[in-house]
Amino acid sequence: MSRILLISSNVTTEPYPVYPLGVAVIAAALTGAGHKVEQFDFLVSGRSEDELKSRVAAFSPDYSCLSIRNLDNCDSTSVTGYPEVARRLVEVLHSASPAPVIIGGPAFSILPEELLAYTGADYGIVGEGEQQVCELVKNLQQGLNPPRLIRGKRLLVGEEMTSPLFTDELIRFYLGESDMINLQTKRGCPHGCIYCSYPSLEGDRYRCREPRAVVDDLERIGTDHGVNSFFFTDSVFNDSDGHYLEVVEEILRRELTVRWCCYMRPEGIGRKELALMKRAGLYAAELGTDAASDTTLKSLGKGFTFNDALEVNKACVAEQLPCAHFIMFGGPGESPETVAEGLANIEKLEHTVVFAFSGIRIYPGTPLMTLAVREGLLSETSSMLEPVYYTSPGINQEWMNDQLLNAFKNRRDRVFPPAEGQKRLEVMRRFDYRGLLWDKLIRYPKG
Ligand code: B12
Repeated sequence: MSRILLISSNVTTEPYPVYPLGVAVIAAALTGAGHKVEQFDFLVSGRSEDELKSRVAAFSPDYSCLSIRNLDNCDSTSVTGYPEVARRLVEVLHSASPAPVIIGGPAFSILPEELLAYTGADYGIVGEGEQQVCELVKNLQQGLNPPRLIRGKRLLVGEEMTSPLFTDELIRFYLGESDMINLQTKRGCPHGCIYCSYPSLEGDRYRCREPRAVVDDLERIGTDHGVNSFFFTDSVFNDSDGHYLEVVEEILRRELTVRWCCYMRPEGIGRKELALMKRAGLYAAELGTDAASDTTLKSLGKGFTFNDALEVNKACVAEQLPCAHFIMFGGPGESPETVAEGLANIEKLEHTVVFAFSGIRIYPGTPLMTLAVREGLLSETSSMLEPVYYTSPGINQEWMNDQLLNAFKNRRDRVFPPAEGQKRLEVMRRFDYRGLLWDKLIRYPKG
């Protein structure tokens, strides 16, 4: 048995603070392997290095595990980066204790070599951490000499994808801040969107948890912590195999009183599915529409048309289910014509919120990266610690941003730039609103 301190380094509060689910999953796996585990959240501590040092002194860990969720805020109009926070935390941990520091998390898995070197951590684990971290600790305990950088050999399946171990202290904080706790029903994404890191993070096939196990978690979190409000963090909740409907049916079968939200692909969901999900507690849907014209949807490799998104929007309105579209402008193939067409298309999206973004964050190993290298935006060896955004050579970004500002002017349900949305959310929070908040901006026609 080892003493292991898990630390969440995430200090992002955009769009709202989110429970460090990765840490909770790793905590469950290490506890299950017989270790004594404590969890520390840097955001909850008020970003207090002193509190972290005190916790290290009190707990005296044999190993520290640091989770790095975000690299940056994905907003080209107002960039904020987070690797520096992780580097500082590794420094603090090293100064406070001889325990080796192991790092992991989605941000780490996107840039493992660079982050391992930059933070100075002792070990880094790429990808799913639950089995790998247990194995690394075992190897270190046995005095073996594992490599510094460890990459998963295979993807986990079924109940190998561990149920999270939440702590009451963190639950209270995140419920108070954002009125929801997050949970995953499956991992992976089979879609080939050219800019996206999800398939490389979680694999390019869906790997589903047993619906009963997912709903057991919902029940347990309700019983143990009094939570009934959730966000399903799956890359795409509405998988075309219909696993999501099994989860929904299980919630209905157990007559759970829960409310939840999720991220959906705006394709192939009609009123019937929405009505079923609504009965099971769905109260809002975030739609990965991602582009606003058929030309740009195609060049992003989305595999659906704008009309598909329009149909899903109509079904949401008919069911009076608040939905929001997230749309990136400036990707490959964007031109003055597609911007105009996209803005005209957005006009057709009624009773919904639209969040627009300018430029697309480039991730290593994606087709967008290859294109950016070919177009001379960066080189294959460029550092990616500072975010680089793709903007189509066919467009002037300033002009495009002005078009967006102009089209969205005086509309509270159209948000650009992202920092403007953050300001609006802050105002609502001051009036004690909590949760997604964008769902409060939608009004439906009477009758
Ligand atoms: C769901 C999601 C959201 C939801 C969260 C809703 C909610 N209430 O939870 C929403 C839409 C709100 C959101 C917002 C944002 N997100 Co987000 N999100 C995701 C998504 C799809 C899943 C995250 C998740 O919960 N996974 C489930 C947990 C269990 O997995 P995990 O954390 O990866 O943990 C596993 C491993 O990483 C590892 N691990 C984790 N920690 C550790 C630690 C150690 C020591 C070890 C060994 C292993 C390990 O083991 C775990 C179990 O296998 C990921 C993409 C993805 N598919 O991973 C992006 C992702 C994490 N998000 C990202 C970003 C940028 C953001 C935002 C900053 C965007 C914005 N400006 O709004 C915000 C930040 C929010 C915040 N406060 O932190 C990026 C981060 C990379 C980057 N560019 O910085 C990702 C990777 C997507 C992407 N663009 O590639 N997000």
